[in-house]
Amino acid sequence: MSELDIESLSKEKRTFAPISDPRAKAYVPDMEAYEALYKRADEDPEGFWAERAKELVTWFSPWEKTLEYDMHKPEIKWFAGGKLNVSYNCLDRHLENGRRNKAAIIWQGEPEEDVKVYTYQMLHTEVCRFANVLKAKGVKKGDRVALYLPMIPELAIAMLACARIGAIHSIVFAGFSAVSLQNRIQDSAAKVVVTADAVLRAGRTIPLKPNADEAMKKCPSVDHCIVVNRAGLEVPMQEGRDCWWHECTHADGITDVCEPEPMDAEDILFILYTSGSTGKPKGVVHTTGGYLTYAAHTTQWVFDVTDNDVYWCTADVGWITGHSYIVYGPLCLGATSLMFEGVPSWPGPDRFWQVVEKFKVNIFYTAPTVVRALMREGVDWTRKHDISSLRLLGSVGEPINPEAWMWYHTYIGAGTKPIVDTWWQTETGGILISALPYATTLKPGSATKPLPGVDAAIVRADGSLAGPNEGGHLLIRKPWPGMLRGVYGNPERYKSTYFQRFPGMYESGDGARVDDDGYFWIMGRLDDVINVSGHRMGTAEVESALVSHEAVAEAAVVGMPHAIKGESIYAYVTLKTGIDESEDLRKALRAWVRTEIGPIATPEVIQFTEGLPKTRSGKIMRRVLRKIAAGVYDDFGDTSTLADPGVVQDLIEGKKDLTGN
Ligand code: 6R9
Repeated sequence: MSELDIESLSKEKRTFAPISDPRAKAYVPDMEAYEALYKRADEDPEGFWAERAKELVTWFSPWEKTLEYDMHKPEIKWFAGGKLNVSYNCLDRHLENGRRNKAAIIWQGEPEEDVKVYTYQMLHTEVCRFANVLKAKGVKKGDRVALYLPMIPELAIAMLACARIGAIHSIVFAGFSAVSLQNRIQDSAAKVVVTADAVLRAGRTIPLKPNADEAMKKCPSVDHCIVVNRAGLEVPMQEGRDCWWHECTHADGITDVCEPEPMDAEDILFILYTSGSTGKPKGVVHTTGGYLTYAAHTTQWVFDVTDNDVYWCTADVGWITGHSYIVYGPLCLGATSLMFEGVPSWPGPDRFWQVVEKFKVNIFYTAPTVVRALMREGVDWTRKHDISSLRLLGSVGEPINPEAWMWYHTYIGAGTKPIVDTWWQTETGGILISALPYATTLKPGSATKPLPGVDAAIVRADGSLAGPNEGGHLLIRKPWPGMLRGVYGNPERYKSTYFQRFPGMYESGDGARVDDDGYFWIMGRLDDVINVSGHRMGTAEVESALVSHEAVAEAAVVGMPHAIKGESIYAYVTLKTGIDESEDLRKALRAWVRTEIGPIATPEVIQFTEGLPKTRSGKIMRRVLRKIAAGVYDDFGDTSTLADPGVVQDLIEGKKDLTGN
C-alpha cells in the first residue's frame, strides 16, 4: 500500500464543533468525558462492560464470568452462565416501570392512512400470543424460524416471540428472491416460515407468498407456514402446512400468557445472512446477552434516545440495522421506535419529511444513498414540511461523501444538529466507530472515533501498525459484547473469514486510515480499492470528488484492467435531473477530479447512466460494474438482490455505445 497518495487524497478540512446538549442530559456530554470513558474501558474492559450490562439489562440470574476469550481459536463468551430473556427485557419490564402505556412502536404503513400504534402492553400481548402459536406449531428452544416479511408490525412481533421462547430467528429481507430464501431456509433448517400475502412498495402490490411457496418446495425442514394478510390477496394455502396469522393467533387455546424462557447469555438469539466477497451468504450468529447489551448501549450513547423522543431508523428490519436499531436497541431502552413501510420517493420525494412532520420525529437515522437521492431532487421538497422537531441525524451503510454530508447537515439538520456517521457491520452487531452527538467535533465524511471499549487499529498487509494517514486494514483487537459468535454451521468459515489473516484480531474487510487527530476515514471494502500504477486509491474518494461537482447526482467508481497501469479508473455517473450529457461535461468532470484529488485519480472512462445496480438495501453491486467496465458481459454471479435488474442491460448498452466494444 502506498501511503503517500492516500494522504494526498484527504482534502476534507472542514470541522464542526459539537453543540452542547440543550437538555443537559447527554450520556457522554463532552470530549473529556469521552476520553475518560475510553481510558476506563481500555484499562478494564470487563469492569466497563459488566457495569453497562447490569445497568441496561435485567438478568434473571447473574453471570459467572464477564468475558472469556481466545481470538485465535476463535472463542468468545460474554456474561456466560448469566440468564436473561430478550423479550422480557424489551417488553415485560416496561410494564412495571411506568412505560406500560407508552408507544413502543409507531407504525406508518405505505398508504398514508395505515397507522398503528402499539403500546408496550399491546406489543406484549401480541408477542405472547404469537409465541404460543409457535409453540403450538412445535417450535422449541433452539429451533430456527425464518421470517420473510415486509416492514409490518408482525415482523417485530415475530422476532420478539421467537426470543421469548428461545427460538432462533433468521430474517430474510422480503426483497430477496425465492432461491435466496430457499438457500437460507436450507442452510439453517428452519421449521417454520412466517410470510405475508404481499409487499406494498411504491404504490404497487407485489405478491410475496408465491416466493415462499416456491422456496418451500425444496425445504423439507419446514413443517408450517404462517401468512400475514397484508394486502387482501387471494393466496393458495396448503392444507396442514399453511395458516393465516390472524386465524392462528386467535385459535382455540391460544392465550396471551406466555412465560419468557430463561436463556443463557451465550444462547443464539438470531442468525442473519450476509454476503461475503465470494461464495454463498454466511449465516452470521449473534447471541443473547452480549448482543442485547451492545444494541441497547449504542442506541443510548450514540443516538441519545430518551423517554420522550420519537426515534426513526429508516432501515428495513431485514438488515442488521433494523434488528439492532429499530427493534432490539430501542425497545430494550423502553423508547418509541417508528417503523415505516414505505420508500423515500413515493408518492413524492418529500415522503420522509412528511413522516417526520407528522410524528414530530426527533432522531433520524438513514443511509447516504437516501441522502444523495433526495439531494438530487432538490431542496424544495424538504422545505414543504416543518422538520424542526429533528435534533439528531445519523448515517450508516457506506461512507457518506462530504457533499452529501453537507447537504444533510444544512438542509435537514438546519446547520446545527449533530450528525452521527456510524461505522459497523452485520458481524459487529452494533456501532463501533461513531461520533457521540454532543462530544465529538465532526468532520464531514469521517466516522470519527471508536466508541469506548472498541479497540480499532489500522494495520498493513504484514500485520504491522500503519502510521497516521496511511491506509490499511481496519481491525478490532479486543472482543466487544456485540460481536458475532460464529457462521452458522460453518466454524471453519468463521475462523478463516475473520480471524485468520491477522491472527488474534477481528478483520473487518474494510480499509481505513486515521488522520492526525485520530479520526477514522473508512475507504470502503478493501476489494473496492483500485490500484493505478501501483497507487492505491479508495473508490469512495473518487466518487466523493465526482459527486461534489454541481452536475453530478451519484457516482460509482471501479477499477478496470489497463495494460500499462495495471488498473485504471472507470466511473459511472448519474447526472442531476435536468442536466444533459455531453462530451464537454465529460471533459469537465475529468478535469474536476484532477483538481480535486490529483492526476492519478482521473477517470479513464466516464459513462453517464440513468441508474446504478443497487441492492434493495441501497448498496451498489460493484462486482457487476467491474465486469461491465472490463467488457465482460456475462457471469455476473447472483444478481437476485438487485432492486432493478434491468439496469444491468442498460449499462451494457451504454458501455458499448461509449467504447465500441
Ligand atoms: C451496518 C451495515 C457493512 C459494510 C462495512 C462498510 C460499510 C457501513 C459505514 C460503512 C463507511 C459507514 N459501512 N457503515 N462504510 N461508513 N458509516 O451497513 O452492515 O450491511 O453488514 O455492511 O458497510 O464497508 O463493512 P452491513
